[in-house]
Amino acid sequence: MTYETLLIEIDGPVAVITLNRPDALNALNDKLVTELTDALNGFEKDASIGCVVVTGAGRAFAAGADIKEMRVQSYMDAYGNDFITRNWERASTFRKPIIAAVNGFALGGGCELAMMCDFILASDAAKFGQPEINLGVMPGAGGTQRLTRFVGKSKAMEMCLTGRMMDAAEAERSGLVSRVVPAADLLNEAKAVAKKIASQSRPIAMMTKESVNAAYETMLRQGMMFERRLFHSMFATNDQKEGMNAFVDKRPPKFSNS
Ligand code: DAK
Repeated sequence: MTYETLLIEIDGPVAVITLNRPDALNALNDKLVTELTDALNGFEKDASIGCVVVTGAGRAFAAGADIKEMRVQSYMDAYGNDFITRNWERASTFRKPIIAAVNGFALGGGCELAMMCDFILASDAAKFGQPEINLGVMPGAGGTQRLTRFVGKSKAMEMCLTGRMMDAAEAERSGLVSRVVPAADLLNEAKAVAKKIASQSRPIAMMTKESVNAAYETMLRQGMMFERRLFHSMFATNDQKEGMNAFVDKRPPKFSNS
């Protein structure tokens, strides 16, 4: 796959997608999000890929939607062309595990894209924020909803109303990111975590992510029911037999993804 705005690296079962408009701090223009959607569609179908890492080139993950492209849009441009909804949210429906490795600014739509991934690993130079209010708009790709679920109402409200940025340490304290690592180690660490995930049974990893995501979309009782149904169904897989037999035989499991 060759793209204008993305770099793609395949490392065994791990695909690394680098958002690559560093001169514009990887601002998310229509071309980039369309290419990102295309890349994710390809990796979802590609049986050799078990986990995807999304990161950014240079000093940003992504500094938001491309303001220069967006500023001239009318209501009918935005509504008529289904701006955002049409091609922005693929990361949130991607069925395989997907990790955001946030290396620098993750602002506006950049923070929203990171939050669409399954979890965020941050470098110690990362900065998160929803500064849209400074532009006379508000977050429009999930910021008011997902950030609130991650960090709670008080902090999300303060960030959305003031546009203040959060550093990596605060983001970890608040539950927005799973871990902070030194900037120089971020990509290697993200790849190592992705490889570990990709070495598990693919269908079991996919069901596990579905179940964790259900916690954000259902009431507790329905979520528990969903988890229970998926858990029971895992006993129909070869990988459940293999995983448990391997434990008893004191050997590493060899999953067949079936
Ligand atoms: N868009 C376009 N270009 C950007 C950009 C952006 N979001 N962010 C940075 N750039 C460009 C700068 O214009 C500059 O380009 P040149 O001037 O060199 O051509 C280059 O990247 C380097 O940026 P700076 O010179 O500003 O670098 P600094 O280190 O001084 O500052 C910064 C870094 C990240 C603090 C600053 O660049 C900044 O504040 N950037 C904007 C951050 C921001 O406001 N992000 C939110 C964008 S709005 C919607 C749904 C969703 C959205 C909107 C509508 N609907 C459903 C309708 C989403 C909106 C957003 O994400």
